Amino acid sequence: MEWHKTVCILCSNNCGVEVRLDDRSFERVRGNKAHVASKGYTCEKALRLDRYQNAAGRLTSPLKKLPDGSWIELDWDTAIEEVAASLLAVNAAHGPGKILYYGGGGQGNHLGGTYGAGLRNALGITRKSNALAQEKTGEAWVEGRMYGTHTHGEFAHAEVSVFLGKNPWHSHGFDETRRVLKEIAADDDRSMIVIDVRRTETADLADHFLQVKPGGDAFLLAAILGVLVDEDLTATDWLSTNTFGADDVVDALRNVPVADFSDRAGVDEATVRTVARRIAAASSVAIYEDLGVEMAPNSTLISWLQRLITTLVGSYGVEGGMSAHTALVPLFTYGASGKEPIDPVTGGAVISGMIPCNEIADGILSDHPERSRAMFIESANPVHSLAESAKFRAAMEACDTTVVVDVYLTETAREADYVLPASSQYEKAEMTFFAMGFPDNTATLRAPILDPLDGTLPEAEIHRRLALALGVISDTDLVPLREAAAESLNAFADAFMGAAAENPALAGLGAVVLYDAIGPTLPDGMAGAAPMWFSCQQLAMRHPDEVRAAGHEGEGVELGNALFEALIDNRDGIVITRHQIGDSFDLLRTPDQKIQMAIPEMLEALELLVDRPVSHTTAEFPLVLSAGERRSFTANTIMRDPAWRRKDPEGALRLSPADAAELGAASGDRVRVTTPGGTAVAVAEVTDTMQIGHIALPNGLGLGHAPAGGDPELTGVAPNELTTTDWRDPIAGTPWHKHVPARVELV
Ligand SMILES: Nc1nc2c(c(=O)[nH]1)N[C@H]1C(S)=C(S)[C@@H](COP(=O)(O)OP(=O)(O)OC[C@H]3O[C@@H](n4cnc5c(=O)[nH]c(N)nc54)[C@H](O)[C@@H]3O)O[C@H]1N2
Ligand SMILES: Nc1nc2c(c(=O)[nH]1)N[C@H]1C(S)=C(S)[C@@H](COP(=O)(O)OP(=O)(O)OC[C@H]3O[C@@H](n4cnc5c(=O)[nH]c(N)nc54)[C@H](O)[C@@H]3O)O[C@H]1N2
Ligand code: SF4
Ligand SMILES: [Mo]
Repeated sequence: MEWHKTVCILCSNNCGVEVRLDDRSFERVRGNKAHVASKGYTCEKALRLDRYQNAAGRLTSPLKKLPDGSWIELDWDTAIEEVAASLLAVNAAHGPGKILYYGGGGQGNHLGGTYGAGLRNALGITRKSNALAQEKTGEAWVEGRMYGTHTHGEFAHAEVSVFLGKNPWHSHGFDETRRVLKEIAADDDRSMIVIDVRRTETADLADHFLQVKPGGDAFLLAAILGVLVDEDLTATDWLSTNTFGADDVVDALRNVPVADFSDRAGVDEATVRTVARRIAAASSVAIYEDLGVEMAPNSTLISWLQRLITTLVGSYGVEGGMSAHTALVPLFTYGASGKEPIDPVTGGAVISGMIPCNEIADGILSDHPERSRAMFIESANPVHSLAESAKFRAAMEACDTTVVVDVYLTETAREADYVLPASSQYEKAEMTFFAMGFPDNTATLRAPILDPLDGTLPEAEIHRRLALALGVISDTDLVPLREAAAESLNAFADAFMGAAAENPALAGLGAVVLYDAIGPTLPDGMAGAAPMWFSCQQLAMRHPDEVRAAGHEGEGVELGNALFEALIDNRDGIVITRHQIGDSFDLLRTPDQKIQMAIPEMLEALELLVDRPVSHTTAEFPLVLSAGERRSFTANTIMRDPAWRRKDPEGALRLSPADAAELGAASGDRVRVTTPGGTAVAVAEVTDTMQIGHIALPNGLGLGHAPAGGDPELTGVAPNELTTTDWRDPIAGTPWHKHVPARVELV
């Protein structure tokens, strides 16, 4: 039997896999040793991908909700017509700009998002958001100011790796994660520092585990920085050549009370000093911050403080350190950095063009005249994944119309007026834009390994039909472009430039036009990848030498064509750009291409930190709940069938032995957890990996699954039944899901 090459879609690593099919089921899955990035590596989750492809409840017909709440099936033509009409009606009734576009891609599928951009242009949609605006926008706010772009660490070569509120053993985040972690642990010359509230699987491999108190991270990082300055451990010459504002930062850090801040963070001062010295002595340091700090108090300040550490010791642009990188399609734009627009409805900063997730429902439910009146939601499950699920449900209800494009009838789809069934990620061309490699960066375009399930359409086709139904383009516009593309990519390039200059609507629809014209010239099943032609042209224009160094030949449009053809032809992924280590500074998009260290708002926040509390608990809610931890069998809400889980079937509430003793609870007992946002019953797991006062629930549980049709059965606790939209960072609006005040009782 034949093995089919594709990737795992359960986290952003997208490890290359090979699948052996038995009819439509995944009979076996194994790592693809020839994959350019993962080289055969997978974790245990990839082996169970059949549960994504073939779980009960795949959508196979467009659905429309009737006023009594029941569903009827529509044929595709009617569904497309009605959806287009209902969106146009929103524009007509309330003026343009009142439709919010949410989502556009998950852990394995970003091609659909390129088509979403066309829909936004066609309808004049200016408001958009996705999951990044509840995790990474604080980081983007800081990175925009410091570097004008995104940076990433090279953990495979770093002498010192720091994991800050990040558990890569389970959550991954860089190629061959567990292999790299084990390699670091086994090497006496390299060190791993883990800063986490829980003794995680990663912490068990660390040389230095700093078990910080919940809410203590900003104090701990400030203390580490204080030691670097206090003990004169900074790279003074390097700083004066490569950065601006170092003096202001160093002056501010001289005021940090190292002993007091260490104490407040719950980490012994001697350990803080040892760790600071280890970092300063290293030839390279890479830091990975993730949700443990991005979804907790002081998150934006922390994103800045941790970057000061690698910068002060000169670990940007060295092998194994931090570096900017290329992207086929950037996940963030930093153009307006420092002057983010303000959302007129909620007053929140719209970072990288995204409305803060925590403000979406509040905005729609307000009586502001500019509020959004409709939502188009693709490849996302915000009722489940955003704070305060009940409020998001109410916001969907308050809309004139809501449309959801998904493969399953999710928590969000259930609330929609229209549901459009997409073909799965194994039934169409797909790829993601997560790759952050430097000096080499890669991309993997996947071919379908199955035909679309009957009744479903790929996003590309859904959006092409919507564009035609919306009346923004017609066959008359498209025919000459189709003919040019049939001749050659070069002929298409000329025709497209000409047509776009004449008719800007055509350029705005970008992806749909490329799909319609170039799509038919591509190998079977690959039509949806057509928008990548444009992305390849852009990358080749921006980085011609590095694209050539990666093995692609040609000049100008020819080079872009060569890159595109390599992407289309290759199932193991390709290197798209190859830099020299020293080029890291060329990728900065700051004045003089230097790192901008001093950010006025952050310097002020650092000064005020001394008066800030560590914990935000109260007498009523004395514990800190991490609402949504990554575990071995969690994968956001991509896997809906609970039977895929080998361990921890219900997603236990973890708590420390001391807290359990006080409750009289043992592992397996039922406990009730209550927060300002809600209450739920979970099964307890008593574990000494937890510190006193801290409890944790997994992410991605509490999903409805209906194997025999009918009402869905829920397994475990949906974390956002316990969270609230107001509990968030004041700058980026990102939620404090890792720091929810809570109490627990025995049931
Ligand atoms: N298995 C699995 N892997 C995944 C996913 C999944 O659902 N399942 N999801 C993917 C996605 S979308 C993302 S964004 C990443 C997220 O990946 P991670 O951020 O690594 O995931 P989490 O487990 O949510 O949080 C990381 C750690 O933060 C710690 N933490 C909690 N509170 C604090 C605190 O106040 N301070 C500090 N220092 N640490 C704290 C937790 O103990 C936990 O170990 O994972 C990706 N990978
Ligand atoms: N309390 C709490 N909340 C959290 C978190 C937490 O730690 N705690 N983590 C947050 C994080 S970091 C993230 S990234 C978000 C993730 O939350 P979301 O952004 O909502 O993403 P997913 O849960 O991955 O859902 C992806 C959706 O895409 C659908 N899908 C899969 N394949 C396709 C396809 O080919 N086409 C289409 N159209 N749809 C498809 C799936 O069925 C699913 O409904 O959750 C966030 N929510
Ligand atoms: S879940 Fe992530 S790390 Fe595991 S195999 Fe899939 S892509 Fe790779
Ligand atoms: Mo995420």
